[in-house]
Amino acid sequence: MLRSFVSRPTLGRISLSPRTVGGALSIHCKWVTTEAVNNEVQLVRHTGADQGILTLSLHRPKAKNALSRSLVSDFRKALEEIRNDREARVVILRSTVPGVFCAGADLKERATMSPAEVEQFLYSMKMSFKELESLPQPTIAALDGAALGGGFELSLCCDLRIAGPRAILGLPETSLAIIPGAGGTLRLTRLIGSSQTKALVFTGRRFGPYPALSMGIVNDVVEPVECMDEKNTEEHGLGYERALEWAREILPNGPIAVRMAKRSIDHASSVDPATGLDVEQLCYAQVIPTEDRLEGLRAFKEKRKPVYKGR
Ligand code: CO8
Repeated sequence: MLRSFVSRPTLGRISLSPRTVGGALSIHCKWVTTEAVNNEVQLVRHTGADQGILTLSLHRPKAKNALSRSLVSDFRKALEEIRNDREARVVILRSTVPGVFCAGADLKERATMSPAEVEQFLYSMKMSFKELESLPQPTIAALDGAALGGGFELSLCCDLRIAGPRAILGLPETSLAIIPGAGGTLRLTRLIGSSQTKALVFTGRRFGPYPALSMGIVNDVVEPVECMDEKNTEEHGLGYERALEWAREILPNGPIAVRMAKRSIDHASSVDPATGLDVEQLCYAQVIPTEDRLEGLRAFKEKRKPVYKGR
């Protein structure tokens, strides 16, 4: 169930009809109000059985969610809020613009910037990517359209990626005589290895959900639906719907355990095995004194589902 919002006076508050935020949401969800960092970045806290799931949406239709200075700045504000939200258990990053997840860096704005401004902007963009990657909660990117260049790199900062039928991925930077410099060469190499990464970066080729699945870039793919409306807008949001299913599977698990597992796994690929095992031990030590661990043991004994409180 998706509804509501805790509003903060310092942030703007806007009302959105389902249609303005994308087709598929209107099928399953009722939007009432959203807390918005501004109109281009929207943060929804789910309620009821879905409490603990947060949806962070990009909504800059006129530029296909291209990463402008203002969008990145608002995105960072939203991430800071999520980071400090103790109730947040799973975060979904999605687009509410049909046909696109994110078109990468804003190439038009970039052309108007001085070299100093470009440098400042690139720093801010890279920081926002790091901030997303280092969120304590598990994150899922719902790819319901084009995720290109910096847009694809953005999705690589999430823990999981789910592709809708219309997902198109690619790193076209070399065709613009630049490189995927927002962490893309590193993060993609870690994910799929250097040979596959080189193939994608050297060619700048665009590819769909199934090649992405077979390369291990996405975790799940939604089949195309047989009946589509003319513009395929009903298919926009199917990746998000699937991402919600994944979030609901994560939600009942011990929140501190999930966060600690994320931290340990994130270290695994960047440290030597001995250090990795030490980090795992430290993360394990964090769950030992929790009430949730005792609740898990009790629930097992009593043959019931545990109710974890994140304590
Ligand atoms: N920047 C600015 N505006 C954009 C961008 C963009 N990246 N992408 C699309 N737009 C604008 C278009 O110019 C157009 O504007 P207008 O209506 O004024 O002409 C509007 O969005 C709609 O675009 P389309 O008509 O092309 O829409 P389609 O639905 O046909 O296609 C696509 C959508 C597939 C997303 C298409 O627009 C496209 O291919 N865009 C370019 C994608 C691209 O090349 N991205 C890579 C950018 S480079 C990058 O991200 C590098 C990051 C590295 C950072 C390094 C940090 C150190």
